[in-house]
Amino acid sequence: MTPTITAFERSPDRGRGLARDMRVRWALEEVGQPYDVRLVSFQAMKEPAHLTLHPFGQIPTYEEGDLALFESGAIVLHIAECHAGLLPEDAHARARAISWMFAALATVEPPIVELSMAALLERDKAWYGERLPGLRENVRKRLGELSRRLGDADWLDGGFSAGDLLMVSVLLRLRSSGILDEYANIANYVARGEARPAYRSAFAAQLAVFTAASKGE
Ligand code: GTB
Repeated sequence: MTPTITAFERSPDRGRGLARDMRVRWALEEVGQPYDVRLVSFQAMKEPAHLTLHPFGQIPTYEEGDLALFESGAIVLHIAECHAGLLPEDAHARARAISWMFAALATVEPPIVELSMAALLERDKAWYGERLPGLRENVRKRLGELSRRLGDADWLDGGFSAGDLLMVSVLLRLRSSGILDEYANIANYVARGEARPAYRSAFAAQLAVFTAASKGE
């Protein structure tokens, strides 16, 4: 059965692949699973039909037969568990890859989101200049730790896994900050993720949505 995911009708990231449908698209492309996309407006996300699928009125969601999921991490895990290619067969290696999925979402993503939300929403506030260095330091702390662990490896724990898919997705949101470039091995790691054919297909698909929406303006 072809799953259906939801994505922004008009993404505020202007097709840069930073909205969280991108990681779900990428996972589906990695495992070769075709999918449909239902585009939703900000208004539709808060209406009862969408709230039945997503209690917080957000994207992405995932529907497959009578299964409905929300939370990008849970969706990627479901895809990885149902198809070969994103989680190792060995039980311990699989558990470690899942640890990296949680690390990406629960440990690395929060300071990155805090920094990007401040840049988006607080830039004109009096306190922004004072708050910014602390926010950037919080991100650097995690990137320093991640950089030490990654060393000169291609991926976080052996072959590419759903842990790398989520970690690269999370790190990409830092690109405009310049901080990624302070850690050469992490910048190269992110570039390796972006170079994967599945990433490129997913990126092109979400960009096509934004381009079509812009033409209709
Ligand atoms: N924890 C949830 C998950 O991982 O699925 C978070 C989902 C989430 O934050 N969804 C956002 C959303 O639906 C879209 S991705 N927001 C609408 C709302 O809450 O009303 C977040 C996002 C938005 C914009 C950019 N950007 O412009 O760069 C990047 C990321």
